[in-house]
Amino acid sequence: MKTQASKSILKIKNPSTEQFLEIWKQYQPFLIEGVAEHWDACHKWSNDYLIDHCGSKVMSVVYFKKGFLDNYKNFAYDKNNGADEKKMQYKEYIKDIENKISNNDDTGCYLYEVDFEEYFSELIGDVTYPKYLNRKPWVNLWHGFSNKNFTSASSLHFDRIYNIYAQIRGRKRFLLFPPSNYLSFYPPLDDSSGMGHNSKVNPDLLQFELFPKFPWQERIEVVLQPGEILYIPPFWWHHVTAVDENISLSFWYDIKLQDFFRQKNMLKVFFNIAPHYIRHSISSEGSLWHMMNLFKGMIS
Ligand SMILES: O=C(O)CCC(=O)C(=O)O
Repeated sequence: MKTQASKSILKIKNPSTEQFLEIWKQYQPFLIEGVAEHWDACHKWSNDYLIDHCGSKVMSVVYFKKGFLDNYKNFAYDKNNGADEKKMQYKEYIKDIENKISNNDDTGCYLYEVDFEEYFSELIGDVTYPKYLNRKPWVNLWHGFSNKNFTSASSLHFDRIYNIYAQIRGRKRFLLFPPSNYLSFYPPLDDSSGMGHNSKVNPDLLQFELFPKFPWQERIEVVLQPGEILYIPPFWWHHVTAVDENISLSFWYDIKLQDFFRQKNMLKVFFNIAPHYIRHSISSEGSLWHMMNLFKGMIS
């Protein structure tokens, strides 16, 4: 069996804002310990507590056909390819995943990217928003699981924001890749899906022959434990899988124009990506929307 070695990640304990910004300038991901572990969320958010406080909220959940996430072509939760969004109460979702965990069901689902302030307003007091970046975040909650036959996952992609990602319960595994050469990540620029921030590569499948230019050897693997925070810089590629039933909160912050001059290499990375977005946007409406998003926030 082919395996893949991994680089290690910098860890820092309870940094001051100055210490955070000093590392942030390096434009590298890093792990923060000793912060989120003190939030009430990390101690209180059992399924019973969540059902008591937010169980009747109705939200969208993605359901997958068997094997959906194993196919490298399913780089996004594509409805046409066997992923389906269902609306349901949070308590129904929790009961459903509890059953899927105990039955080792091979069809799965994922409550992903749910607006925390809108759907979980009762729980805001259980969390202390990180203040390292002097701007308002938008916060999303992710609740997924893993059993013997299914693992909720987010395929390899990058975002155009800073991500301060807090693990509240259970564990999540991240594979991170530095944004060196955009095209070596095989973004799906050959269709009109506007998914230019996604990669066709599933880094777990190690398809070296199919994706020869992919920077396999650059991979950084992190298994995020409850109470840990992972900082992911903009445009860094990440692939995320559940290790067990788990809940996370992502705090996303806009990039400002001046940041490009304060962080090592970020401008270079941007100029490596932007021409492909621009060229693709001429032929794709979706991509035009994504390109506008690429610039969103920078000028405010
Ligand atoms: O937790 C996940 O499944 C994905 C998280 C992610 O990609 C993000 O916050 O940007």
